Amino acid sequence: MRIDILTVVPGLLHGPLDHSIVQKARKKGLVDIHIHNIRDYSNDKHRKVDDYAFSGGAGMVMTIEPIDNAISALKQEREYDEIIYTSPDGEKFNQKMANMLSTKNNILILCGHYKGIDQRVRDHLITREVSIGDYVLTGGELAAAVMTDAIVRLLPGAIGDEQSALSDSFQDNLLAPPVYTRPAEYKGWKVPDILLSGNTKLIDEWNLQQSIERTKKLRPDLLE
Ligand code: 6GU
Repeated sequence: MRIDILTVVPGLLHGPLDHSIVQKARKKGLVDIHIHNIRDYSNDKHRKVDDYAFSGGAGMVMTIEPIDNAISALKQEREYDEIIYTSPDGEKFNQKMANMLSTKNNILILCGHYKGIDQRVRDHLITREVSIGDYVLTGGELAAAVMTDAIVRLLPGAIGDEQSALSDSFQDNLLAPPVYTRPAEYKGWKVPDILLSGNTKLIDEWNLQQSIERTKKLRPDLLE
């Protein structure tokens, strides 16, 4: 799949997306991620991408032209399944949305600035608005990085053991069971005996039981 991200702060995305599992997925060719600076699409000689709001008040508003130029240029190269605008007003991002987006071919994410983007961009150029939670970030870049990370790790081959993305917390609306590794005892703190038994059937049952108990205790809303 391909993910294009439009931003005025590319550095905020290179940090999270140039490392670890996402970086490996890019190197393996599972995902092609392109980060574009909206300023590169400004026709202004100072590469301006914002202006005063007609409604007055403090704060600059991102102008429509550079964004439209950028989206139009990208759309000429390929068809996008989704053009997402990041905004706290948007539909809440969750595992289900990550799963859905991970099946797409081409996604474009426009990083927003709350209160700060010409409404006509939202009305005419995007297909959905997405929020990562009920709090306000300074810009949509970190939200775009969160979404991209959650999507990329679902791509077949992105994580070592393919089972593990499917057994994640939330995939079946259950939290993950606790995991342990060696040593079997540390400072008198013991790993549950059953995990040392070698009986995979019993261990599978124990894992499921633990998942259900943890979900009831920590996230009963997931079971409703
Ligand atoms: Cl997607 N953008 C911004 N600016 N703030 C957020 C958000 C997005 N999701 C939660 N807070």
